[in-house]
Amino acid sequence: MPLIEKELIEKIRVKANVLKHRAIDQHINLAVTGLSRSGKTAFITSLVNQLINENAQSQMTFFSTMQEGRFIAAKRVPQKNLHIARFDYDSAAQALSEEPPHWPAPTKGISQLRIAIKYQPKDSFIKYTTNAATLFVDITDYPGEWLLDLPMLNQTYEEWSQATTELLLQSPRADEAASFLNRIESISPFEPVDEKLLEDISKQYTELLNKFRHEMGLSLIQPGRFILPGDLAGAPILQFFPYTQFKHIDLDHYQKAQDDTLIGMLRARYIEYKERVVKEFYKEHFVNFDRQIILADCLTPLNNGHSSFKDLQQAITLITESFRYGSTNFISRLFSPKIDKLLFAATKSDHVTPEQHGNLTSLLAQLVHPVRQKTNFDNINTETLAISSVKATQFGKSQHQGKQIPVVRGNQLSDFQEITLYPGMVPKELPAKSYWQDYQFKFVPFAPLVSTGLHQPFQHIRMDQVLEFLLGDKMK
Ligand SMILES: Nc1nc2c(ncn2[C@@H]2O[C@H](COP(=O)(O)OP(=O)(O)OP(=O)(O)O)[C@@H](O)[C@H]2O)c(=O)[nH]1
Ligand SMILES: [Mg+2]
Repeated sequence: MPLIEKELIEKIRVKANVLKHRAIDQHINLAVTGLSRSGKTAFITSLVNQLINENAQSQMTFFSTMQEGRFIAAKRVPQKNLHIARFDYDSAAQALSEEPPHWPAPTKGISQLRIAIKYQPKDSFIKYTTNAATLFVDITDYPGEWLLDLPMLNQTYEEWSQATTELLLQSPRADEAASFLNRIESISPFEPVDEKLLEDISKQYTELLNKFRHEMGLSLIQPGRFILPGDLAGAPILQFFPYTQFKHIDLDHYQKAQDDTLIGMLRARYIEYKERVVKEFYKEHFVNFDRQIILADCLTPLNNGHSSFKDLQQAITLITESFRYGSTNFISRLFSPKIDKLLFAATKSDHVTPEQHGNLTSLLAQLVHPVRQKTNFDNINTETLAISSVKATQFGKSQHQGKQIPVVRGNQLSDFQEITLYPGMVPKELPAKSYWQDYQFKFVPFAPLVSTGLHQPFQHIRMDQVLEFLLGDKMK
């Protein structure tokens, strides 16, 4: 063949390869959420760590791309959305790899990180015409508390105030809420607004919400932004509160109240909050998510007792509302979301012995799908798993009263002392109140396992199944 012709053929071949490459490079927006302390930072850090440090020690049996030897490499690349904070992978991975290792610091708002995964496509046609394809994954970490606000979009200020008042009057909130409720009783709603008073009472309401979450371990916090304000901290749009005396005022008078009265201003801020904060999050971020993982720590509320667990149940119901969008639902009319896969993961499963993992999964499945709502995620492929992003314990067996019992062993977070314990049984179904009377579930926070190095994959439970469900089909 003449040289010139050979060169031409080679040129065409290279060009065809480049085009094929482009055609099969893909992109996916993966969103990670969960209430505060549910394990989002540890999860994203582990997911990235498993991908960028893949080696012979990786425990990835169920991630087909790796199992079939088609995984080539993954690396972090600069994120595209420059106005969103960067997920601080380096600090989190460093913390977990130090001697002794410690958990990453809590995070407050939304952050992103982008990884590029190079792999060999499975399809033989593509396989022989290209060397590799790339899947770009944009991972977004955002507080689950922000999803708790969705139902407010369907409620007027009056309806929201009444629903919140009911919640505040019930156990376990009533005692703590008493002084807030008394203060509202003393204000005159139709007087001209005193902005300082409004700011003070809003602060008191926010402190109450923080107490519910961080001291009492409750999950149902509304407005969710009040305890995780992100860049809105201190802004007047977060300064309102439920008016708890609607029963005692003339509703006609309320309807006619101007914005410069106290109640008028509360209503105006509530409306503004829905428009500018709640809707904005759905419009700017939520509509772009392709896949979502919702992390839930079921074990801490199980340990805290009946009211804490019940509250988690209510919060999960509210959170899942954002994903129950059939064609007639108001969410799809407002935002047209496009999530096609949704994974619910019960985190920190290394706290319980392996034979309890089945129960933990079915407990979460029940929290997510109360029987009557079973068909409501009809447009979305869902899955439920019990996982541990970064394992903090080892499993074993111990002799107890002449019998072999399963145990977990790890270093207590409080003093780094090694302990061995049987934490107890996880209920398979939503437990009745008697579960906490008859039974003591023992949950002890552990420090992460001593690391084998910054560039080694962390030990985990079922992160391979997570990757397979969330990314596997995109890497065939
Ligand atoms: N044993 C164990 N503990 C975990 C695991 N993942 C998270 N934890 C514990 O849960 C705590 C919270 O984890 P984070 O990853 O910071 O949770 P988060 O959802 O990012 O929390 P915020 O940033 O406060 O919203 C950690 O400090 C650990 O104590 C896990 O896989 N195993
Ligand atoms: Mg975090």
